[in-house]
Amino acid sequence: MQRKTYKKNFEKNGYVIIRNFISKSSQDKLSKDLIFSFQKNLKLKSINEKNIHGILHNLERNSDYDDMYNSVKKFHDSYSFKNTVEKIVVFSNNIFKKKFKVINLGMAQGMNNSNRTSYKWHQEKSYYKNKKTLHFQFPILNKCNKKNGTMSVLKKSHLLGRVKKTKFFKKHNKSVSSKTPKNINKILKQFSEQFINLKKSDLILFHENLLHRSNKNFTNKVRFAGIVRVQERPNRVK
Ligand SMILES: O=C(O)CCC(=O)C(=O)O
Ligand SMILES: [Fe+2]
Repeated sequence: MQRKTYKKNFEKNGYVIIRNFISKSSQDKLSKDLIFSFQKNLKLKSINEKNIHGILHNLERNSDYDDMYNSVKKFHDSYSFKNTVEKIVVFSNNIFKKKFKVINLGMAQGMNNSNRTSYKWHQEKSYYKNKKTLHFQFPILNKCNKKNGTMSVLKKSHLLGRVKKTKFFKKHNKSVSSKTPKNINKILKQFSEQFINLKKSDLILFHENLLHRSNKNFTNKVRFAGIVRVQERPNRVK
């Protein structure tokens, strides 16, 4: 797809999937660095791509949330993650012909039998009210699909603009929170829900006003998706 087509589809639907954004060697390095971050932080050399899922589900059951969080933070400092972030900034600059800077890094971590890390319908705009932002996700370790709880979006819902009346949901202080529109039931009738299937080479770009949520993970593997948020640099006033 061409630069203009990405922009056009993004503006039309509120999101676009960029295929083949992450090369095979970057995918492998991202997976390795993720495992390495958990090995280091949990002081468990034996963690590998196979047993990580069981180990993390155990941590979740034991409410060992900080250990998981700190491992992910370590991963954000890894070379492969930083490199991907840099590529995303360059991509944003090229697509929109503007200058962007990183404002937040994250990780969607979807666990079986847990909705602690699962978001209800929300717009990123409600967290970044005074900024112009773009939002990205890409799979790490395994692809993201409906079975493992990939995010879904309400196609074209960015056309609503910022939905101001929201309700705050948070289960406990270690769970994620969502600012869900009060009239979500009405909105759900207006737009179609699309599940975001991402291969390991794919990247999704979505609009700050696009409504999206996490879904239930029915598999016994953790769903990992790297999150990058960038902000349009405001024009300098002389
Ligand atoms: O993938 C998910 O679980 C949802 C993540 C999300 O809300 C986001 O990337 O902004
Ligand atoms: Fe979100």
